[in-house]
Amino acid sequence: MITFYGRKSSDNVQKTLWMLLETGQPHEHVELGGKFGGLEDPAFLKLNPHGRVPVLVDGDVVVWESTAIIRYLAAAYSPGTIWPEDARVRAGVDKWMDWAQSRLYPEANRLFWRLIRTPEADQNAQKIAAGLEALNAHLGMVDDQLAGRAYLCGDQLTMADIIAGATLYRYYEMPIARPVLENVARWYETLSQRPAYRQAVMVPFDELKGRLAF
Ligand SMILES: N[C@@H](CCC(=O)N[C@@H](CS)C(=O)NCC(=O)O)C(=O)O
Repeated sequence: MITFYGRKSSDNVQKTLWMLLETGQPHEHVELGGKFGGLEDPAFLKLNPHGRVPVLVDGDVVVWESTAIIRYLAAAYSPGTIWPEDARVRAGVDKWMDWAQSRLYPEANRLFWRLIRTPEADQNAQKIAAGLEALNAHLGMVDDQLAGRAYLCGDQLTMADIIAGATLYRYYEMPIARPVLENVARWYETLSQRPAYRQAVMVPFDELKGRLAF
């Protein structure tokens, strides 16, 4: 039985939980972190010495770091689809996955902190505008990649969609100017049809507004 730790309001938890739900594996979800606390408990620190969520425990396997969890779940429970077994195909997925985690997600996350988590009185309009421009430029590349494809790397959901697609709910819910990105909009619509995406990612973020604490 899998035990999954992490508060539903965390974006790193959301993408990981989305992956877990896609596998259909039975699991127990324990909300930790943020208003739930518990990250400094000795028992939790034994699982993840960094005191961060998400963490996944599957029997004697303990995994932390959201991308490591996604790779583990994809390899263990979705071989051939979300985890392509052909190394050449997987390399194509891996590069978009790692780019999404190292470039797209940080830009989306930075904008979210500047615009949503920072109290209005402390917001910096110039930094918000610069961040939005950078994020829109990244999404422009995603739009190009999605031309003629249902998903980022072809006609099936892969790990790359999980990491990159998890940024879209907040992107479309934030009060920002969005350029016309037809392929990204179509892809978001496709992802929104997936029950796992709706449950894990499309989570209102009101409780995070103006809140810098965690
Ligand atoms: N690089 C780590 C980041 C983990 C992380 O910073 N998690 C945040 C939530 S997004 C956390 O545990 N924050 C403390 C809290 O929620 O109380 C990952 O991808 O899993």
